[in-house]
Amino acid sequence: MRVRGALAPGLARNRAVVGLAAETCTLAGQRRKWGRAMKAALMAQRFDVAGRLVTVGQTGSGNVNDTYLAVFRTVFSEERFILQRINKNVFPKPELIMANMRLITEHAHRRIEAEAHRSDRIWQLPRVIPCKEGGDLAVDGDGGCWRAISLIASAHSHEKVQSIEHAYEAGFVLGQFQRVISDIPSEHLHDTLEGFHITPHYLAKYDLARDTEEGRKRLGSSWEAQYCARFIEDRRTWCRVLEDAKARGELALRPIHGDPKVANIMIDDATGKGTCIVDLDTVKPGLIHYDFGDCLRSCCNPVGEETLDFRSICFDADLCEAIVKGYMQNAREFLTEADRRYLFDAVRLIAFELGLRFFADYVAGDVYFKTRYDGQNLNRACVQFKLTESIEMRETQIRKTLERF
Ligand code: GN1
Ligand code: MG
Repeated sequence: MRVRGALAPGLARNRAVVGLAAETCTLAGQRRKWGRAMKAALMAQRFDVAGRLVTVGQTGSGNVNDTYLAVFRTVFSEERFILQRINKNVFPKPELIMANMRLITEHAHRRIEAEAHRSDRIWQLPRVIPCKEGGDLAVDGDGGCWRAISLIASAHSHEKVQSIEHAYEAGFVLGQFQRVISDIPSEHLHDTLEGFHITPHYLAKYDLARDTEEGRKRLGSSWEAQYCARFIEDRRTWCRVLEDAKARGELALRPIHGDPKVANIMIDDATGKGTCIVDLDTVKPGLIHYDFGDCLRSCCNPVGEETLDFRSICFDADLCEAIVKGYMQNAREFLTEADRRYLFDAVRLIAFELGLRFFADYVAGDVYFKTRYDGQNLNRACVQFKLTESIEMRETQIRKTLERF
């Protein structure tokens, strides 16, 4: 077996070539990485894919699950697919995620096929690859849950929006996805992540986290933490806006994607057009506003979620216009008057909410989002709050754009 890095004795019998990143600088770290990669190689072989394993290596930039690209070959073909270890800390019932994923993908595949003759492109959506032994989840010796999904080939996603055209495509793809799943009754989907995008729920978690010794220490530790704490206090009452509208019956639950950030929008290498949205873990009943707000907070921030240059953060109104234009091509069909009334709040709220989620996690000691360095969740929170400020400053302009389409 060939590896990039030192050889782990005793593991050399597996024929897979396991890719390791350069960060494996200590022997213990190297062994841990090796262990994970070897486990991924073993788990990849539990799924119903033709051929023999060639490589498995980490891919993607997700903040929650571990994602690998597996390559299998037969004597005449090659199949590449996405292998993921589901983070059970975040998703305690992986079998419900897989049930939702099956329902959604099979429904969407049927609709995409039926509409193919009048479509301007070939729409795609990954399929769930079953295990050889049956079912959609393979469980490893430590109780870890793994799943496999087909790779959308000849297409790429980006961490940041690249152009106005890219922004338009992101909006178009989200609208198309919401449209093709809009006829699934939302009660047919499981609630896989309770409290997801319920802003008051995150506020309550934050309140609990800051009421501990560690929480108080972290809150007082820097001007950034104090800025975040103040930012939240100033928006405490307002942040119920969507949940209150839902409780009054103005807004209804529908099937949503849950995480339509720019990194989850696949762009066709051949045409430059959007071809699908990936990362279907969070597909569940929700408000379409969560998706709309999330897409805009992600796509209208050209410097991205991980920047450390807070002064450069600005909500780009031109990108916003392009996304709304693309989104409305499809969403016009299913949006109600009441839905439209809350679109601006959704943009402001989901940026704020993500900042609150990152900050609450920082205060709680980084227990939810994966981090690569100390203080990363605090920095991420500052980015989202700066973005929220920028959205608030541009309220009139954004509202005008929303009215125009
Ligand atoms: C998480 O794991 P990933 O990167 O797909 C998070 C989203 C956030 C996103 C921010 C289940 O998504 O809600 O918007 O990070 N997913 C979950 O990058 O919490
Ligand atoms: Mg996700």
